[in-house]
Amino acid sequence: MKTVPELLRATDRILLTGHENPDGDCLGAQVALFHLLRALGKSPVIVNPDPIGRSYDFLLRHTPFSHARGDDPLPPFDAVVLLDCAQLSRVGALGQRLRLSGVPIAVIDHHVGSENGDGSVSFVDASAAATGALVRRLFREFGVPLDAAAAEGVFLSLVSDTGWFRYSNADAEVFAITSELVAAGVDVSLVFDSLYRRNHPDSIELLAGALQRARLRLDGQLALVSLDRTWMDRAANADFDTDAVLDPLRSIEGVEVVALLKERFDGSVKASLRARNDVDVQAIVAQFGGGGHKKAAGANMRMAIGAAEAAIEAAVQQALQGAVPRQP
Ligand SMILES: [Mn+2]
Repeated sequence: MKTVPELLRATDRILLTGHENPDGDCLGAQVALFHLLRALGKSPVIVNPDPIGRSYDFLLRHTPFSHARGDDPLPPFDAVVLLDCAQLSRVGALGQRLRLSGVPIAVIDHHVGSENGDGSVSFVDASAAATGALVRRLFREFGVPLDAAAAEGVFLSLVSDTGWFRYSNADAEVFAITSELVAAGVDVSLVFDSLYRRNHPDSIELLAGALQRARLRLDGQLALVSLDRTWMDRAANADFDTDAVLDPLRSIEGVEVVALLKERFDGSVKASLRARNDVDVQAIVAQFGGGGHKKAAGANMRMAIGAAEAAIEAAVQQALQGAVPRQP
């Protein structure tokens, strides 16, 4: 089989999964694909390496999610679909088990370079705003109309990866699909309130604390925040989405790059970078083994948080000078 639709047609028991700590695009794309496969008479099951976050539990109205950690039993499956990433190494311990299962792996993704990932077949378009938009294309390919649940999934994908239609990846396809999704019954305010209006009371202090740690560097072109393990523990307890820190920093005139560094339990650092204009943050994080998109990318850095700050600052400075070598 050479294509993802061919594999989906030929297989019945299909396991859908995605990256660790699945975000709205990953989960929304899984919802949509789950309902497409159901409509095709297949037996899909969603198994992620982590449980879904509380703000996404509105999806449980229509779609069953499960997760597997350690040796948790897996349902039987004849194929795997990896959504919103292309490497089984990003699926945690579950990824290694899926690799060892020996079944065909399909990748549906919109990250740069994902056609060279772990998929035996791939449906990849790095110009697509969200993985959910690619699943929407699959509905067309199979001639299946979107039901309300699938529409909500695709909508969640689009709003998650376009910053609620504010980023430059919000293209004509996004707005055209969105019109169809709302016509198909998506409750826009229900999705918005579920995502952004169920914060824990501690989130006020957490946000204030994070913003107090913000520093402007490189003549105000880099806004950098480092969050240590103590802060991260409190954020985890309050189910605080650290992405909330990015927007206020991105709003400062003159800031070209926002860098959010989060210290992990093992002492390594998760770096998330966002670009305002022409800086290619995907090329920056590639120097540290990371990946993503031109305007939003991340990397796991195996160094202390102070060293990570210095390394990111140096790499951003180089990029601002146009000196970053382009990826082939
Ligand atoms: Mn995505």
